[in-house]
Amino acid sequence: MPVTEYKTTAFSDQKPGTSGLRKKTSVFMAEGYLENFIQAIFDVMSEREKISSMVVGGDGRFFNKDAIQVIIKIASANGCSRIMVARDGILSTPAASNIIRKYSLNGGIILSASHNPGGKDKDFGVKFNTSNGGPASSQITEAIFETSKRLMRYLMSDIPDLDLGKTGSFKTEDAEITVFDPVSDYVELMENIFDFDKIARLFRTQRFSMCFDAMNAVTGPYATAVFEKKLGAPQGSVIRSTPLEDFGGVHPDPNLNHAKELVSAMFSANGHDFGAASDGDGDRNMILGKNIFVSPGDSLAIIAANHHLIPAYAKGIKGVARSMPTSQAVDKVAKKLGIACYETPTGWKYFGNLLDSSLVTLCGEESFGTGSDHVREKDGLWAVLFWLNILASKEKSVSEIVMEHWRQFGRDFYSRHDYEGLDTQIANEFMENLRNKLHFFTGKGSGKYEVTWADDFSYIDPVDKSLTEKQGVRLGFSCGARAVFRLSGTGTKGATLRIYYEQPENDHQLFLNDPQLLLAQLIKNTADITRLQERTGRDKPDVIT
Ligand code: VG1
Ligand code: CO
Repeated sequence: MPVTEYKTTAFSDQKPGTSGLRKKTSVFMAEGYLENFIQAIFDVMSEREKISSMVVGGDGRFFNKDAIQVIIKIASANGCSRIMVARDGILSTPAASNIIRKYSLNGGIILSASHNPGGKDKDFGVKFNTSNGGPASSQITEAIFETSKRLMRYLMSDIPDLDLGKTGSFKTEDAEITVFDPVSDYVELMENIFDFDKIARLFRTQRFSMCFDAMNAVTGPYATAVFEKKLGAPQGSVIRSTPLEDFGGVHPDPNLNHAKELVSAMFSANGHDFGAASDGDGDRNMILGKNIFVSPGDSLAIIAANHHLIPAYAKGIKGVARSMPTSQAVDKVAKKLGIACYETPTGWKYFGNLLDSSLVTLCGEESFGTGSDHVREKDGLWAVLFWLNILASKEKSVSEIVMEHWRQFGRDFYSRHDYEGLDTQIANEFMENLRNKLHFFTGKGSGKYEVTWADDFSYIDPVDKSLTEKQGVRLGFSCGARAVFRLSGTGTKGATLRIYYEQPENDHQLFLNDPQLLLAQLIKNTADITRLQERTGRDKPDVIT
């Protein structure tokens, strides 16, 4: 097939963040912008592991299908001879990871800005995954960024647009292009991990009701296939199940702020027994029971403590890993199980080497991300099925299981406060100031909340020994509480400061407290010590999770 070389000017801002490149949709739609970044990926990989086979799909947001057509043409022009394209362009992030692994592809491109809102005037994103199925390492994304700054041309095959609506394969001179059903391989993977018969019995024989909120995003078709069709949950158990280009105007972010309908259904008199939600691209999960929200840190710990109930993990788990700001609840479970617990920088790419080297089986992040070695991404529906399998095995309610866990391990009260849309310079100065003053913090505060240690988290990968620095300033308090400060790497406007608070408690009398009340003194004390209000000009966070 003829290939056309297009001249372009390089862009200086194509630096991937915590999870791919994320910008306003209009930025991606500007001439040459998407093309440049995709070409940079192919250029970088041609010197490492050439992308000769790949998968492409996305979370269905505005510009998804147009971007897919562009990527097919660039891939083919760069010598990729096997291109798997998700039907209608719909492919969740964990399903993409599975496709790469199952069909031994060299990589995958997922079009998503995850939980960020979608639409012409909202956000778009590109995630690039390598042959292990996981997000490209920071060394690779750094090389892509450097290449993008110098790129003067991109290549495109002169092939017509592909009909994304029909499954099937066809051959061009240079490539075999296959449009595949994005749901079936994923469902099969889940059936091989969990006890579907047992979960189906839960729906059939007990009066068990569930509500899953797909938030008008990518998990709708997956959740309907798994929960309603395979497991027999009544029709309507999955709400907001059709992926929409603008997600119906909602933030497809599964937390108490954005899944309001689900939350009110779970906290009403006739609430469901189990509730869950997922994000734009299907890698996050929120877990709820009747009148109870399970924090992501607790969910990870409970999953680890109950792994033996799940067929795929019944023989034991090798180790666990959590991102640094994630609650330390899982550390206690690892200790009891006598397995290793790794603490990594924020972002799923840092779990890749640990999973590939079989050092860990389960991983999690405080940002509603949980997963295992079945793929190399966090996996929202996997976490929901894990909980359903636990519920079906234990025949107890969500709140009974959580209470039991706290009684055994204690409760790590946890909350994240986000300050959004800060002036970038102010946010950077705030962080620099903390870094420069680490030694100054020790001894500040008083009583329970005296600072006993402070550092800036850095990480040496145990497998490839690479060093990652400046991953968050931590303050440790005498009572064992922590406060962690870091700037988000996924926003598209200004800077977002995240402050993570955690306080472990073993006193049973305290377990039912509201985290915001229990943490109030820690929060106030931390703000005073760091002069948060004065330095950021904000007196309260925009989002609390
Ligand atoms: C956020 C979360 C992080 C997560 C990342 C990608 O990053 O904090 O835990 O891995 O989003 O999530 P940041 O840099 O904004 O804090 V997703 O669902 O885009 O893959
Ligand atoms: Co996501």
